[in-house]
Amino acid sequence: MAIEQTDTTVTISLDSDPSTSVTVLLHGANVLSWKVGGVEKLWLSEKAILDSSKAVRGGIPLVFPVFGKATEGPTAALPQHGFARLSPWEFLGKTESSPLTVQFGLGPESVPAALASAWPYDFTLVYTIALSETSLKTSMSVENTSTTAWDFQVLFHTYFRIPDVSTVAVTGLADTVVKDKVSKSEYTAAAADVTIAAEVDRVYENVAAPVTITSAGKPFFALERTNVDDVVVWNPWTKASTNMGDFAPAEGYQTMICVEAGSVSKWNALQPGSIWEASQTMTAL
Ligand code: TA6
Repeated sequence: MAIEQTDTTVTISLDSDPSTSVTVLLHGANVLSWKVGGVEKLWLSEKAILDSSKAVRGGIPLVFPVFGKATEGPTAALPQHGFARLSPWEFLGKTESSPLTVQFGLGPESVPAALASAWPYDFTLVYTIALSETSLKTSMSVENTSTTAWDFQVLFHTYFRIPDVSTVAVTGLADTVVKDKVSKSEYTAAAADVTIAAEVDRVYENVAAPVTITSAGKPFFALERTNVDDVVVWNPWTKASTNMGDFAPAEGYQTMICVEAGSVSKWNALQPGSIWEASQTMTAL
């Protein structure tokens, strides 16, 4: 197994197939690339800002301690999606050879001061990335190292690369409670698979079934989840994508879909000294 480091990135690749690899930007511990046999599986904006000045538009941004923008409570002073994706993470090294596994860590001392003071709690995050022939598993361990309890939300904000948004569907979301940010409504998800023909921005709550992303009717990605019961589906479509200065190319919405495993429909309470863990496993089919 190969582990290559630069000042800003860590790239791991399989001995059995060096063209199967993952590249992680230390800023935000943001996965920028996941290749299977040399084929890129994630979408990254051509205008993604990678100089640590902003969250990365694409790959797998990490959301902690809040999903979205809170208007009240302890996270209300934080920017949208919290500070994990805005902070420099430490590369902790390799922990396993098979699957090839590496870890990254974040504590309050590394969070930019303005953000750390906006959420003054002690914590330790350990982010684990395991790469195998056709799968990528990302795991998050959240430890409360404070003397007081605090609440958090966490989400893997995965931008999947797809051939054509007009033929993509997400299965496994039927009969769940949906909070729809576009229609500003709440409803029960229909039985049909979720397709994209306009802007979609929905939280599907407590999704028990396995989730699959299909392309042209064929399974394209499988998404297995442990302890991240909610699934966010987002595609900015035309208007919202042109409103994002770091979203490129303009037609990029046609080759991406965010299907995001998270625990965001409620607050997770964590007692002092406790550890909360969750993971997603993405498989290219
Ligand atoms: O996960 C969906 C979402 O919450 C959308 O509402 C949209 O805001 C997207 O995240 C991107 O957010 P960002 O802060 O990265 O521009």
